[in-house]
Amino acid sequence: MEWIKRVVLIALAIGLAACSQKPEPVKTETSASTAQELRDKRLQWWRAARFGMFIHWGLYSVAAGEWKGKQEPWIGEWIMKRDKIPVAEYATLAKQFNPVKFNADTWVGIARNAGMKYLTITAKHHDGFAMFGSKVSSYNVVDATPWHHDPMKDLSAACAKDGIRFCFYYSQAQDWHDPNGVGNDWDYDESKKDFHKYFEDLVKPQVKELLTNYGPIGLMWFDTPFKISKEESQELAAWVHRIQPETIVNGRIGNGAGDYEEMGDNQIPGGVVKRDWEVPATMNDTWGYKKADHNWKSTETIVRQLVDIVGKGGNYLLNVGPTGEGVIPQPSVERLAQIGEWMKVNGDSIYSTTPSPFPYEFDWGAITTKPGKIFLQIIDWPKHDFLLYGLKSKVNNAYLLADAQHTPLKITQNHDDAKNLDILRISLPAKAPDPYVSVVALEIDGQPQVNTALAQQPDHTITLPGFFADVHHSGSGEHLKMDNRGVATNWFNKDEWLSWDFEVSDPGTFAVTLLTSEKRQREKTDWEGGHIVRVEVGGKTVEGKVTNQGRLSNFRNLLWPDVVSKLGTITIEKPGMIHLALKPVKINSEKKIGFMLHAVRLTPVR
Ligand code: H79
Repeated sequence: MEWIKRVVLIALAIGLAACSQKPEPVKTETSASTAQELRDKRLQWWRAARFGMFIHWGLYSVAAGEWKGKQEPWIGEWIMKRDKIPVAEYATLAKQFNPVKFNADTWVGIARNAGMKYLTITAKHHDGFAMFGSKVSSYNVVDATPWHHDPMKDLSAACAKDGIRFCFYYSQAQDWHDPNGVGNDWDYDESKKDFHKYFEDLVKPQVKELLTNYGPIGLMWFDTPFKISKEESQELAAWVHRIQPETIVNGRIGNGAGDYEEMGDNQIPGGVVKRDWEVPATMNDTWGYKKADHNWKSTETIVRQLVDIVGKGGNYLLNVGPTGEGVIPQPSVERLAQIGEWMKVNGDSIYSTTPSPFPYEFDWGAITTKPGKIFLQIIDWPKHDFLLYGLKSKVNNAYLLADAQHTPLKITQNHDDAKNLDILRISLPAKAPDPYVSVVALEIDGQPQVNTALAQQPDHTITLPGFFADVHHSGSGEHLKMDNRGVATNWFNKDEWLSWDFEVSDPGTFAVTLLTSEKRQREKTDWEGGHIVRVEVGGKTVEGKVTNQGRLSNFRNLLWPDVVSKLGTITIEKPGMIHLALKPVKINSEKKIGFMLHAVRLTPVR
C-alpha cells in the first residue's frame, strides 16, 4: 500500500509542477527542508532526554480531590468541572493557596536525581488559573493568592542550575474560568462564546509572557484541543516559534501542528513507532494531588514502562502532583529516588538511544539501541540461558550494565538451517542483578541486522498483536480502527476482519487464545463479550465464543486489563511463513463496546 501512496504523491507533485506557470521546485524544496531542519534542531535535546517530569500544581491541589466534604471520583484537576463549581466559588481556593513548604531546588533535585532531563509544569490548567505572574489576567498566583509569589521564576532558575530543560503546560482550549474558553457550560451560555476572542485576548498574550519572562523554554505542552481550528493551532505554533524558535510544541496543540505526537494519557503503543512521540503518565490515578488516591504504581512498573516506551521509540513524561502546601507526595519521592538508583547504573541504555530493531514487543522485556550497541532490557529473568531469535549481526561482546567490570558473558551464535533461524544464546547468572529490569549490553558492528517479521519465540509461543494486523474493511459507516495501543475499536461490523503473516520455526499444535481489552469510560470500566469468531490458518478453522475466562494485565496495560478467551486448538504442520485470519461470525454490540481485540496468542500444547 505504501508504494501506491508514494506513486500517487509523486504523480500529484509532477502534475502540480506541470500545471504551474513558473514552477519553483528548488525554492519549495528548500523551504520545506528548512522547516524540517528547524524541527530536527528543536527536537535534538528532547530525543536524547527520553525521560521527563510532569508537574500538575494549581488551585485543585488545595481541594485535593474533595469538595464540601465529599470525595470526587474523577482526576483531581477536573474537580471544578465534575462538580460544576461556579467560577466565583472555585476562585475562593486562591485565598487558601499559600504553599509555605514549596522549594524549587527540592523539586528540581528530585527530578534530576531520578535521571529526568526535562520538567513540564502546569502554567495554566483547564481551571484557567495562571500559576505564574501574569499582566494579562489577575486570576494568577501572584495577584490572587496570599502567597503573592511566582514559583515559575524559582523553577526556571533551579532548572537552569541543574541542567534540566524547563517546560510549560498550558491549556489553550479548555478554560473553565474565561467566559469564552471551552468547557464551562454551568456559568456561561455556550452559544454566546467567542473562542477566537479568548484565543487572541488571553491565550496568545499569556503564552507570550511564558516565553518572555522565564528564560529558554524547552517545550510548550498544550492539551485537549477541543474546538480550536486548524488555523488557530498553526498560528499558535508559529507564535511560539516566533518568540522562541527552539521551543518544541507538543502534538496536543491540535490539528497536526505540533513538533511531535502525544500518545493518549497512560497509553503505551503495542510496538515500535518510528515517529517522535511521548507518553504522559500518572504515578497513581490522578494528575493533580488527591489526598485519597493511594493507588501508586510500583517502582518496578514505572521502570518497566520506561524501558518499554524508550525501546518503542518514545519519551516517558512521568507526573507528580504536589500538595497545596508545595510538597511532592512521599510515595512519589521514594519511587523517583529508586528510579534514580536504577538510572545511575543503566542510564546509558536509555539516554540518546534509538528504538528496538524488532518492530514487535517481547514478553521478556524490551530492546534499545545505540550505534554499535544493543541493550536487552530483561524484565523476566530466564531460568536457564537467555535466547534471542532473529538477530543476524555478529555479537562481539556481551556484558551486564550492573557489572561495573563489564565481565564478558558467555555467548553462542548460530544459524539453524532446518528452521532458517538465527539464534543467540547468552549465559546469565542465576539471579537478576537488578530488582526492576536488568540490562545486557551487546556490542556489534554498525547497525543491528535482524529479521523483522513477526515470529515464533524461543518459548514457542506466537503472539499476533492488533498493532501489526492487516485490517480488512467492509461496507460503509464506521470502520474498525486500531488505537494507539493496537486495540481494535469500533469493531461492530462482522464483515470486517484481521489477518497476520508470521514465521513459524517449531510447528505443532497450539491453543488459540484471544485477548480482548476492557474499555475505560468515565468512572467505570466495562467489557463486552459473546461474539462468535473464527480463526483460519493453513486451511483449518477453529470457531468459538468470546467469553470471560479471566483477566490479565501487566505493566504495559495496567489500566486496560485484557480478558482471556480460549477458542480451541489448531495445528500448524510445517515451518515457514504462515497466514492467519480472524473473522467474526457475529459481533455483540449492546454495550457499544464491541469486539476490542488486543492480540491473538498461539501457545504450544504438549
Ligand atoms: O492534564 C491531564 C488531564 O487533566 C488532561 N490531560 C492530562 C495530561 C486530561 N485528561 N483527560 N482529559 C484531559 C480528557 C477528558 C476526559 C474525560 Fe473524564 C472523560 C472528561 C470526562 C470524562 C477523565 C475521566 C476526566 C474525568 C473523567
